[in-house]
Amino acid sequence: MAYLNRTTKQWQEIDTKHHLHPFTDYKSLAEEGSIIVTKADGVHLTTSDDKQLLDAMSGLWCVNVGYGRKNLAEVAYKQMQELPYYNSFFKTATPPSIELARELAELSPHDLNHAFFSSSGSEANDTVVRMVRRYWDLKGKPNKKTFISREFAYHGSTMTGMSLGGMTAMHSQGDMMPGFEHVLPPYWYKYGNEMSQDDFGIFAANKIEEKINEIGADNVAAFIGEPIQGAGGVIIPPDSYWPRVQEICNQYDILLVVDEVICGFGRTGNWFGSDTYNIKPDIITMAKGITSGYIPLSGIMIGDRVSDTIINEGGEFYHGYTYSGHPVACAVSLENLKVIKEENLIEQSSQVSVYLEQQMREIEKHPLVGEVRMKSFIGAVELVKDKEKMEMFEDTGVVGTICRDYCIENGLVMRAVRDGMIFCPPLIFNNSHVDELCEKLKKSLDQTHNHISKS
Ligand code: PXG
Repeated sequence: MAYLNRTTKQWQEIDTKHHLHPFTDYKSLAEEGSIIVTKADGVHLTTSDDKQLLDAMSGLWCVNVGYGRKNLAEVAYKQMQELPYYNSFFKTATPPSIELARELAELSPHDLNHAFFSSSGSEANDTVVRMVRRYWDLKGKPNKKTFISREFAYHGSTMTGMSLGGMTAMHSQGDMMPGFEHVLPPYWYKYGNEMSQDDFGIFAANKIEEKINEIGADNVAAFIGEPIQGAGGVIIPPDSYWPRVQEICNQYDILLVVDEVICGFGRTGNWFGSDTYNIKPDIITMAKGITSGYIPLSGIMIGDRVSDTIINEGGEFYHGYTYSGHPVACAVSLENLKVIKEENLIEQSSQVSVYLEQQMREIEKHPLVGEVRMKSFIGAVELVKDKEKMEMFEDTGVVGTICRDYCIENGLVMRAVRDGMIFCPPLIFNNSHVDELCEKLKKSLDQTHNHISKS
């Protein structure tokens, strides 16, 4: 390919001149230039300068089976030759989309028996809002429109995703849509550390009940939550949280939507975060790990309560995307699920996570680290101003960014959310990858500590 001959500098110049990246401060990127990633294999990335980076983030929380899986590429190639595209709009379907719907019905929890496909997590959450509101219309309760979500929730970046999400910085650009409310997240370290974890879990869940009472249950369509809030900083709820949320949703007849975009497909030690927390959702959202990021695909799984109504009482559902059930994406997804199963990646990663946790408990002793929280292969190392007093930095995000930059310098990709250093490694991480991660992280923490002690 001709473009492979360019130098890093040339790529950076063209990138700055023509390419607007997502979630980016363009002026500062222009000053620094992008890191150009050219190749990847297993759990390592290679840059255009031939630097090797350990990817402890699975790309953007998605490359669950690791890089370089030839079988996934071969399946895509074969499907493209056989049938590169056909839609499922006008009473048509393709074998991969049908097979994938069946497979997902088997893997997903509770009575989630129907799939509706799309291409990104944001689109899938758009489908959630449209379908849930349609459901309540058909039930003769058209006022049940409002979605309750949490602060720091991330549900995508379209108008709907942004409004569902609880990121105030996003709300400040482009105006949130009406019909979306946000309550306290179950973020014990930041908001609840004067209570026991379990008391705080109930306290945070009860905020949903308070919100329902404030706006009236007759106006509330659903509560939506990630089992563990990912982009919000890996907020791991106390064990008391989800059972109470489930109870509240049942009591007030509010649908429970679980966004499994990050937690799905093995991330928390089970197929879905709903399994880990024993949640019985009415709908789940899926993306990312559904194809391990090899090709865009997303969807929602719908429980019988909602699907029975939509199917039997609704007539035509006026919703869908050109690429709903794309045959190439569905074929890749099926192969990806096969890899997860055949290589026992969920069991294997749960076992490796025991070693990862041991090593992380060592990292937790570092003077800059307030706590390490984790569940199987997702976690956060919270950097704080005062470890003893559990005091966070006032100038949020500065220290996290410094540490993230040292990590890159040391050959490690971690994501900084505020001052939390996130890890979300591919499920193929083994003990020696854990050692590499912890060694590089420890070095970066020492450098960060020196850096801020001097300034
Ligand atoms: N739900 C959740 C829980 C997500 O994490 C989406 C929905 C939206 O998916 P799409 O495919 O539309 O991006 C996500 C996406 C970050 C980051 O900075 C996280 C995501 C996307 C981009 C950046 O951590 N998660």
